[in-house]
Amino acid sequence: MIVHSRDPLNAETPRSGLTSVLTATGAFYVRNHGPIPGPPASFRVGGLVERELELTVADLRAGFEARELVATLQCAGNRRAGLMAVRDIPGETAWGPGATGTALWRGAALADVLAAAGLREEAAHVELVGAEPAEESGEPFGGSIPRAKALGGEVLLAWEMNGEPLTAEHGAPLRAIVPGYIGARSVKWLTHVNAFAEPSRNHFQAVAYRLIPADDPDGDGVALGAVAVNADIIVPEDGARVAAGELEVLGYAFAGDDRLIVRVDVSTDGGRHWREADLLGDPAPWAWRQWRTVLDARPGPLEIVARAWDSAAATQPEDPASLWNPKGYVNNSWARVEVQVG
Ligand SMILES: Nc1nc2c(c(=O)[nH]1)N[C@H]1C(S)=C(S)[C@@H](COP(=O)(O)O)O[C@H]1N2
Ligand SMILES: [Mo]
Repeated sequence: MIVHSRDPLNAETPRSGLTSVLTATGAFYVRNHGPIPGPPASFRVGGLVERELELTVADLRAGFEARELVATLQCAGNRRAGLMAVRDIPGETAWGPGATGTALWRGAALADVLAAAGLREEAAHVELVGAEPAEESGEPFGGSIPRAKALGGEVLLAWEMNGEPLTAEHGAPLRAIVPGYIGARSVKWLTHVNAFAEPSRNHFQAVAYRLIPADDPDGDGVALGAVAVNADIIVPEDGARVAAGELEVLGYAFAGDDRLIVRVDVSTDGGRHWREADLLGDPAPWAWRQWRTVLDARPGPLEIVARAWDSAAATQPEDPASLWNPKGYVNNSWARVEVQVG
């Protein structure tokens, strides 16, 4: 792991861990806003519901259908280093391409738990809250998702990751998994599910994880939800020296919410001409797609760029400068590496 800070623990997956569909649990990025808390014994469901509930993981296993899903988590700060190269972002972590990963999750559908509690008509947002006091707010970490997302069967209250009980750093004993949304909504060490008429007032919904205009740093911005289509090049590494001849290029691409990756393009002339990369594995909503192509590399400096397209015909913007924002979120500009051939 590439450790960015130890207290709280923040670490990203090295490139070698980003080329397979499933990310090994021990190599999966860790993003914490506070200390890892002791495991909460139960969680409560409250707010705009007919019946308040208090449930343990054993209650979830016994009383609800277990669902399994391969889903990618991607921190809104993934690839922030590319924005920091444009203009510094003090106080934020310079994440490379490894603040993302994909696992097989097992848990109960949030929709089923909300049905058991009787979600009221006025409940337009569902708040998820964790156990630990966050550094930035002194309050437990939390956030909310809109009602329609909360009722989509893909949102899990998960107790297993890659076939094993959740580990402490990934939220044991129970966490939310909100596929296709910024990682921050996948709240770990879950203690509360609250139904509200309005979005959560939690710091990480109301203040942080908002897209603030570059020229209005004191503005409110908008709360981040579904992530934007993104991709990065994992092999070769930026700055590498590679042999002339056949050069394998590998990367990942991820489309937000329920969209699919439909194409990945690679260029060696700065985006004037593009070739299509091969998409590996099978298409599946909620999970990233690995891709591969082979270039004929001639001796000398070589810049490789890549961009993905999603099923809504959205693609990635060329320039990180056009995306720069005061908190450094959602850098989905073209992937770029420069290598020396020969
Ligand atoms: N309780 C709690 N949940 C949390 C966080 C946190 O700091 N506290 N970090 C969030 C963020 S910003 C991300 S990107 C994901 C990361 O999940 P992981 O550490 O399992 O990769 O967890 C989210 N859930
Ligand atoms: Mo995050």
